[in-house]
Amino acid sequence: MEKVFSRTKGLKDKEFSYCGGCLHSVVHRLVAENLEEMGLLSSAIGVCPVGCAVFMYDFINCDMIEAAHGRAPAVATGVKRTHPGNLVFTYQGDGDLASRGMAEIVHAANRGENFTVIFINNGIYGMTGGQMAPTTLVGQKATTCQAGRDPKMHGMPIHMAEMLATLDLPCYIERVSPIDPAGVRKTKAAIKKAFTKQLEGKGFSFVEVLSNCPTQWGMTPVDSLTWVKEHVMEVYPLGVKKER
Ligand SMILES: Cc1ncc(C[n+]2csc(CCOP(=O)(O)OP(=O)(O)O)c2C)c(N)n1
Ligand code: SF4
Repeated sequence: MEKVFSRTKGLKDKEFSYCGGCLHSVVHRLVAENLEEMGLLSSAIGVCPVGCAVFMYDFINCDMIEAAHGRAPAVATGVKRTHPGNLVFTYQGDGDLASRGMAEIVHAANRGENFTVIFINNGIYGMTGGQMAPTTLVGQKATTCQAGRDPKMHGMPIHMAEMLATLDLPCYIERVSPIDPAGVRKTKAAIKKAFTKQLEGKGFSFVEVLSNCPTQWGMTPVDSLTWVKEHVMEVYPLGVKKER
């Protein structure tokens, strides 16, 4: 019988620590497959976030370094500038990137640093118990806004992809979502394109992934994917926001 799928060498032989149905696992696999298929496993350097993906170095089979909360773009800047021949990427949640790390990401993008950011937007702080994130939808409940996000009190959801696309130097910014097979293929292709542009020396690349958090959203995995499709995508439209 023809073998049509096998585990990528980009993943270590270690069980994920993520909750069942969490898309962090899927995005890890897509990063790992791209690294393997592009022959980058021995030269890539990833920067782990603070958040549920803090242990990403246990799963991805390339060199990885840990950054303090929100500081992954600063760490990646140093790593890339001292290792310009290596592929460098950060992997960050919305609490990490768009809250604590907002200044870091804006300035790294504005400097056009030649690394890739994979931004996991699940609208909540997953690891710490479901607090509101800058990306939480209006009306969406979290432990720190139990009646739902109220714009008068908490402001509006932040559109990171669109905001960074206003800057001059980023070379590629796209929003994707692996909630179905077509979305998985598009997410993998977007990560590959970002890595390719970095290898071509074109500058800062950013892939925003609309993800889920069934545990802190209080939903089944299937319902959480439907929520992304019916509510999250309306607020955060998919597509390329900048490319040059
Ligand atoms: C300096 C510092 N402040 C606060 C924390 C607590 N903390 C850990 S993870 C996290 C938020 C993670 O949320 P997100 O980035 O959305 O990732 P997710 O867990 O949803 O994947 C916070 C505030 C910390 N670890 N370090
Ligand atoms: S808490 Fe949420 S983001 Fe974290 S692993 Fe579980 S489902 Fe995924």
